[in-house]
Amino acid sequence: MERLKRVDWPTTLVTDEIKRVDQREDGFVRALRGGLGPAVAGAFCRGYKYPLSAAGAEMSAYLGARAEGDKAASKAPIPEEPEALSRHIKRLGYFYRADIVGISELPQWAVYSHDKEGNPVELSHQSAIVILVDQDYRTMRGSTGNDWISNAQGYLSYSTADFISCIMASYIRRLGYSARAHTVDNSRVVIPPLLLLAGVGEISRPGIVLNPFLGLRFKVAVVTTELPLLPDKPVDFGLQEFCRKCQKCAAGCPARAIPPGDTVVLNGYENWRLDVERCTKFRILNPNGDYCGRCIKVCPWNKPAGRLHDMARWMVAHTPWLDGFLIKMDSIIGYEEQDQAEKWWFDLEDIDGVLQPPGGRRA
Ligand code: B12
Ligand code: SF4
Ligand code: SF4
Repeated sequence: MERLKRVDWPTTLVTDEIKRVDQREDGFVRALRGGLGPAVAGAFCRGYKYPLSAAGAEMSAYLGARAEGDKAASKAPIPEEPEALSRHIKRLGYFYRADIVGISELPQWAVYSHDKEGNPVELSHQSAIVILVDQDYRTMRGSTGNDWISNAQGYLSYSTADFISCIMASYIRRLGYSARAHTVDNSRVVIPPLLLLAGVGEISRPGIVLNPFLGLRFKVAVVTTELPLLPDKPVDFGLQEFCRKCQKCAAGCPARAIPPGDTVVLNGYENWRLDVERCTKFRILNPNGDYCGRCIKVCPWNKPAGRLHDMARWMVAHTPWLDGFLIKMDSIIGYEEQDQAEKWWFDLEDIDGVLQPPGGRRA
């Protein structure tokens, strides 16, 4: 990450005219409130149908209830220089096994205007620490991206990042500075713009942030705080040109939710706009799996560490006229295929509280 090209502005347009979003507009909250139809609301309320996702979600719920707390009455005798504190906080994240940690400013437009219950949100912290955790490359090799392990992969990252964020926020409060963890179940911030500003990646065709080493294969927890920190700068590794030529996620999305066309500017920022209803419905109702991450799986940036892939990353940044060749090679080598030898999990479906083979008898 340290060797990536840092730039003063993100590679996609971000203006200061962005309006705050109400959390009740998020696809899952709309599904829960019946906005996507009774079948989707019913399936969503029944809970996760794969036991490992349900176990991960249980742990994240436990952690989400521990996101906030009061700060210590006095400040600890530590340096107050933002540079030293930023290094300290990032190393703390890596100490707890985060895959990537970045720091951004917290613009007010990235804070929800209202929470899921409709209460106005106030959050005056000036910094956001983003904590990324990989959804596991080997497991992704063994899966189709939208089968039974998909949601559990999400919760591997959620529960781990939530754990790190709760410890980090509690520690900062013990130093005498206010801090709040933002977990999967208890977040007051919209996360993709914070990732963009913290320079952990660029905006990609699915409308979320892609990291050059993890691709889209990660989840995030955030800590917001008043601790004086030094924000990282955005990055440019050639993704805008690459995503314009590559449409693998759009072609591979089982819900046809990812746009094959160009970016648009809406609400004061540029992005590819996902068809939110299609993705949300597919993930909740998926008849042959538990949720979906097929876009993560088919993306050419979904790769393990290695020299060959370092070379490809260098080529995207320095020889963009070869992007088409790299995209073709990715398909020829068959990276998006499922590798059955890597499949370690059992396919199971919870039907009315009884675990059964998927597609089995419904009570
Ligand atoms: C609800 C939700 C969904 C729903 C509905 C999305 C929606 N728009 O309502 C659905 C089911 C589609 C979904 C799917 C997935 N999600 Co989701 N999702 C969320 C969640 C919980 C809330 C997002 C939200 O508030 N949306 C409502 C409003 C804000 O939506 P919007 O106006 O359309 O804005 C979207 C983008 O334009 C962008 N955005 C918003 N403001 C701004 C401002 C700027 C300047 C920019 C550049 C972008 C940007 O963020 C929004 C993402 O939904 C976030 C967590 C979080 N707190 O951010 C995770 C989150 C966005 N999801 C994530 C992921 C990884 C996925 C999946 C890949 C699932 C998986 N298997 O892991 C898919 C990918 C689908 C896709 N192409 O986006 C990650 C993305 C990390 C990243 N790489 O950026 C997040 C941050 C979860 C996390 N904590 O890690 N998700
Ligand atoms: S998560 Fe699945 S349905 Fe949603 S955009 Fe990605 S591939 Fe499409
Ligand atoms: S599959 Fe291609 S277009 Fe989609 S995010 Fe990855 S690089 Fe971009």
